Amino acid sequence: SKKPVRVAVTGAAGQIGYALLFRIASGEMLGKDQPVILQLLEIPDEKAQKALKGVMMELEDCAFPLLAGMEAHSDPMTAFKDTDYALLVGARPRGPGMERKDLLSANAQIFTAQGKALDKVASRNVKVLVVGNPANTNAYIAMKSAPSLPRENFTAMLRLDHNRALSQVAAKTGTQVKDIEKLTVWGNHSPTMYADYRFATVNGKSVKDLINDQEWNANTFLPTVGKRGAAIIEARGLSSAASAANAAIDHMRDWALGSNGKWVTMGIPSNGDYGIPKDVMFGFPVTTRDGKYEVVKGLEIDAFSQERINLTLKELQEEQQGVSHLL
Ligand code: NAX
Repeated sequence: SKKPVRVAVTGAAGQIGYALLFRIASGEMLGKDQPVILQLLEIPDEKAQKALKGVMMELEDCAFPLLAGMEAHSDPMTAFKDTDYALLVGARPRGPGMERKDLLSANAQIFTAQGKALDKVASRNVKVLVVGNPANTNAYIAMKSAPSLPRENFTAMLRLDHNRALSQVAAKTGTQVKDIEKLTVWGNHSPTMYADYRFATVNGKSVKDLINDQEWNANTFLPTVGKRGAAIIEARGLSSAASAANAAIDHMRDWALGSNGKWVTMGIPSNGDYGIPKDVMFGFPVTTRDGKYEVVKGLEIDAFSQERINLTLKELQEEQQGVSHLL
């Protein structure tokens, strides 16, 4: 049987953590034959640590055959020791009266510290997914704080936006998500992201031709996907958690085990493709294989798309600039 791999999860006592850990331990992320050791990080706060113990008691009570070990941590330097995968979910939420720049700098501190810890103690092949918001910029900060790790090992979660877009397109075309391919989401995990179905097919037919309604694209589809997080909060009284955890599982599973030629969306440090400056943590269409991702190249960017891409890029560059003095 396979040797266990180490999976670190931060914010492990939070909402997304609660929807995520049980699925990792059951083998949905890395395969039903891959034992895992969970290295769970929470803030040192007594209540958070106690809640984490409670989650671990429940994990024990599931008696997962693949759960080979479990640890509670309050320091990233121990939580990330030798870790093969790191899901950075915990982040500072926006509090009352907090401005966007306060939010950015509070999170910059967290992700600088966590990036440095990964740099020092994680496996040299660690695959990092940042979920905690602002996810792209937090991933950028962690990457910049970990100069001895390959930059391509740092990614941000755009998969929830990707999955949201898939289900909207399926509903509009009266088809099934499983039959839709080649959809992507460009840019920032924020309402500026650009969900793009121009290349998408459903059972081999062009989604764009089936929909054939640019007004719907611009005025219904994009706002619906972009503001879906707010709509969930409005309906549920809490932010998306199970769907976010599901997207994190999808992202890591495809990265680790391959997408079999299918396009998926990952936030990755740009290599300059599509005019996105190097290192900007940007949502791109990728395919994955053997633990690596590759950007889908050569797609035509029309005027409308270019405008949307520029908008989300500008927002990301402003976020990046807002934290540059801390790096
Ligand atoms: P919760 O507030 O329920 O849980 C967050 C947990 O993280 C808390 O238990 C907190 O104690 C812990 N935490 C805070 N700072 C930490 C640190 N420095 N080290 C370790 N743990 C720390 O939030 P939840 O609903 O689970 O959401 C977590 C994050 O995901 C938020 O930043 C949220 O904005 C973000 N999201 C990102 C999404 C994406 O698509 N990228 C979608 C869902 C979600 O909104």
